This record gives sequence, structure tokens and C-alpha cells, in this order.
Amino acid sequence: MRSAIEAACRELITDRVPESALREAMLYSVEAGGKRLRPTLYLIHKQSFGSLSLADYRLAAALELIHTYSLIHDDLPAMDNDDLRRGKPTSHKVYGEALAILAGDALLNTALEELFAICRDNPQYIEAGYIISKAAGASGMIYGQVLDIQAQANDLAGLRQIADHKTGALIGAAIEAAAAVSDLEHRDRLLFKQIARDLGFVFQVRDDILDVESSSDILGKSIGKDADQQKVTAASLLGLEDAKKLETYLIEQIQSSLRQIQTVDIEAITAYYDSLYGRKN
Ligand code: GRG
Repeated sequence: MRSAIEAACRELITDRVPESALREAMLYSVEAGGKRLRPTLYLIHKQSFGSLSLADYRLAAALELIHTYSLIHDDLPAMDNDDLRRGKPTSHKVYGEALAILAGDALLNTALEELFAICRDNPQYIEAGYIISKAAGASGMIYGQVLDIQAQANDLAGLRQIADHKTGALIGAAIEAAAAVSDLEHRDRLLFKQIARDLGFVFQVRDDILDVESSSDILGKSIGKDADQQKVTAASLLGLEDAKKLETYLIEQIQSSLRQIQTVDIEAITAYYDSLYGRKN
């Protein structure tokens, strides 16, 4: 799945962006690596809900482009000011700030262009396109980033609000989009919505733990940034031990929701989730 996602990302960019420094900068960040979490989530769920078509790989690639744009912009001096991402110098370190900003813009726009094209060719994908563009936008990921910059969390509810938007929105959209293009029973669709929400939060809690416990060699990005920036995170708010207990609790919630799913074979989904819990990078 990973190589199919990566091929689809490359094709999307080379098909739609003229050969230029812009295309090079877009490919640089997309091909620097990464777990391909969001496209994989989409494809694994869509496959479990039915089957996969070319449109699904195109949609999965669009998700990865949106995510990569958010990382480029998050790393800019005006935001987190990071030098390292996916184990390589950040976009603005290699291409300068102006091109990094434009590469991020172009990744987002290319993804939306592709989503519109998918919907034009396959009208049953319109709801999925709406879910993804909304999740990336001003009431989703961008809103979460603003809350994060303004450091508005001082309790668990505040922390969850930021994580649900900044991290959870796009992760959730990957799962919800797969449900939207499939024939899923209403009850199971609601359960997957809850699972998506908990998965986004557990992913963020682990990210907070890794920022304290891991190394930049393993993570491919700088560590200790949260403490340097005095960010309120699961680790700083609860302490490492309780952050890990929260992680365990969330995983149990997800597992309990999964057990209630009635009409979907959850084997591949469960196996993929299991590979994410306790991740080291
Ligand atoms: C700039 C609009 C805008 C949003 C930025 C993605 C994001 C929102 C910020 C990144 C900062 C951060 C550490 C977020 C928490 C978790 C997260 C989204 C980590 C990065 O995603 P991974 O781990 O990255 O899936 P890879 O490189 O594996 O794709």
C-alpha cells in the first residue's frame, strides 16, 4: 500500500505541476518520508468497507499532500521554526521561506484540484471531498493550529480540543471519507466516527510522549520543542506516567468501539491500529 500511495503522490504532482523549482520543492517534502498514516487509514478502511479503485488511490494521495503542506507551514520560522522534518532539512532551509510557503500552498491546492477532479469523474465521492476539505480548513486543522499557537489549553479538555482539530481532524477525515463513499450501516458509521476521534487523540498523546522520550534520530524531527516553547501537552499537563495511562485508556476505548462494529470485517483495520499504538516515531 505504501508504494502505491507514494507512486500516486508523485504522479499527482508531476501530472499537475509544471517542471519547475516549485515542483521540485513539492516533491522534496512529499518524498522525504513519513508514515503515510492518513492515506493508509483511508485505504485500509475503504478496502474493509468494500473494495479499492483508482479514485481511492488518488484520494489517498490528496490526503497526503494536504498533510505535507501542513508540515511545511508548521515548520516555518513564523510557526514552529524547525530545521528538521522527516529526517531531512525542512523545506524553508532548503528552498528559502518564499518557496516553502508557496510549495505548501501548491500542495494544498493541488490536492483540492485532484479532489474536484475525482468528484467530477465519480459523483459518489462528493461527500468525501467535502469532509476532507472541511477537516483541513478553518473549523478543522487550521483552527487547531491557531488554538495551538495561542496556547489556549490549561486542562485536559482544552488539550483535547486542540488535538481534535490540529491532529484529529485530518486523521478522522481519512476514516470518515472512507465511510462516506461506502455502503455502511448508520450505526457502524457512527462508531467509526467515534473511533476516528479517539485515534486522533491517542496519536497526539503519543506525539507528546515522544517529544519527551525519543530522539531526533528516531523521530526525524527536533525533540523537546514542546518544553522549549512551554506548550501545554499531555506530558506536561499530566506527567509522563499519566499521559501513558491516558494513552492506554484511549486504546481500550477504541478496541471496545471496534468490538461493537457489526457489518465490517475489522481484521485489517485492527492490525493496522495495533501497529500504531506505542509507535516509536
Ligand atoms: C500549518 C495549517 C497548519 C497546520 C499544522 C500537522 C500540524 C498542523 C502540525 C504538525 C505539528 C505536530 C507535531 C502535530 C501533532 C501530530 C502530528 C500531526 C504529527 C505529524 O504527523 P505524522 O507523525 O508525520 O503523521 P509523518 O511525517 O509521519 O507524515
